[in-house]
Amino acid sequence: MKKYQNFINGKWVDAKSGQTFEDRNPANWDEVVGTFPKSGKEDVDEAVKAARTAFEKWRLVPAPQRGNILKKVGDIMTARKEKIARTMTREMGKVIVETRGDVQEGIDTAYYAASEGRRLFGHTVPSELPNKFNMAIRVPIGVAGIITPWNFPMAIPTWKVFPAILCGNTIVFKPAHDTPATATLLVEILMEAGVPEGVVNIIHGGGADVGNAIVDHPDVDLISFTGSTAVGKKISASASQTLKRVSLELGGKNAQIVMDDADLNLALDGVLWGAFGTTGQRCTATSRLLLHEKVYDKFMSMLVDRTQKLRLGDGLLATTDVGPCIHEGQRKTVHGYVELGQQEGARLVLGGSVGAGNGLSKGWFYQPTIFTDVTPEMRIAKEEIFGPVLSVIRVKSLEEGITVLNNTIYGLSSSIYTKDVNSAFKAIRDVKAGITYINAPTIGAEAHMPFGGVKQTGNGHREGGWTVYDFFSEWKTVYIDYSGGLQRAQIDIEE
Ligand code: UN1
Repeated sequence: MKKYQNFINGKWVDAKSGQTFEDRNPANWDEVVGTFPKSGKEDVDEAVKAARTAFEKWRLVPAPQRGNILKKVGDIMTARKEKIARTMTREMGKVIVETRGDVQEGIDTAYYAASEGRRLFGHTVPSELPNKFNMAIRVPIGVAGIITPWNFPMAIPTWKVFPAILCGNTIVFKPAHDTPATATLLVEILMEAGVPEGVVNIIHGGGADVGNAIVDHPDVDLISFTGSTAVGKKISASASQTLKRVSLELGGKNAQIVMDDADLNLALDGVLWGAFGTTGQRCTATSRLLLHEKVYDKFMSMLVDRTQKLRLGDGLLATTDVGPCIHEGQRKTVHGYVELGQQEGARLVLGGSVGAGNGLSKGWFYQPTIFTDVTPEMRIAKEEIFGPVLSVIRVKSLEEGITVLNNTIYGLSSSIYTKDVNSAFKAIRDVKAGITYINAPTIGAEAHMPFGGVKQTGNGHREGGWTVYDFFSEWKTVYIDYSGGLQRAQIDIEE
């Protein structure tokens, strides 16, 4: 069994307490992927100190050179794609095709960040006074705390780590307690590619011990967090004590509308992938299907038929369509929602219990589950479940579909299947979500596009693409007066 360590100031070290925790395979809980340091505040303090010291040098490295290192990171990730994907499936459970995609998203993010080193555009703007030059440039901020979830163990860390360091910040990275091995592979690659000591530090452990210590630390300047809305609210409150800049990517309750003019086979492929891909454990997962009454019966029978054929199992097997839930607690949460749905009066038409059978007895499997007769006010229609559970709601029109879609505190992803361009554009205008797909499922964000949501899905920032660079850099406004005299803005202006 492999023993892993923290990485602080260029050295692999144990937690100061000497304590460890185990990382187990959710498809086979007898299999231990490795042991990891159970860290605490004293380890975070050390990492922040290292990051602060390293910042003074790293901020002076030209951004294109920082980008060259990220280009190498992308190259090494490409060479190791299969190894990383297999490790990820072992510790996280999703099927190997998906973990390969997760690594690819990281590679795409690396190459984007590498090229951004030669952009990081600022603005030059004419001054209102003669012989004076105005510009706004991006400058590094300082030490970033990066706290990431287990559902995208490589992609989401890269969304944060790469732009953070490209902009000249240094980081203290706390990966999810459930997927620390993949995160360690990422740090190894960063070091191999030439990131200097102290720029990237990784501290393993739980949110209460490590996450809170990072958020509360007075010498951490910014926090980037992806996870639940409940934890995001706590982080926002704690971080306000030191007025840190905080980016939150939180929950979702995403819906797919299927109109009566939709290509039903296409919509079917979309909802299966959106609802049951990653075992429903995506913040972008399709959790609600808003089905037009005119195609309701036909589509439901197609959907139940195809869902029944999905095969649960170990994600490393080519025969598996749906892997396990991440751990016992998550499976219990999912089952709790299934019981709640029945109490609320929804009709359970498929699934609703743990996965049993060959090869499933030692994993946290849950059957793909479908509820019909769901009404918009039920809790299963409004709350994030984060599992393979789809709630189907019957709608009479586009307007009703959009109203129901918007009836949640979240606003991350959304989808509509229709052949009518007018319906598509009305949905683009009226759906309250950060992402809207037309004739495509709610999942499938690309690395070079803004990613994030409205309402309680976040606090207004965007990851991905060019937008994330606004979070990880500070604007500095510069005025250069070469007139040789005092020129007073607003006052010495000729009328
Ligand atoms: C998440 O759901 O937590 O669009 C991130 C997608 C992925 C990223 C999802 N590319 O589903």
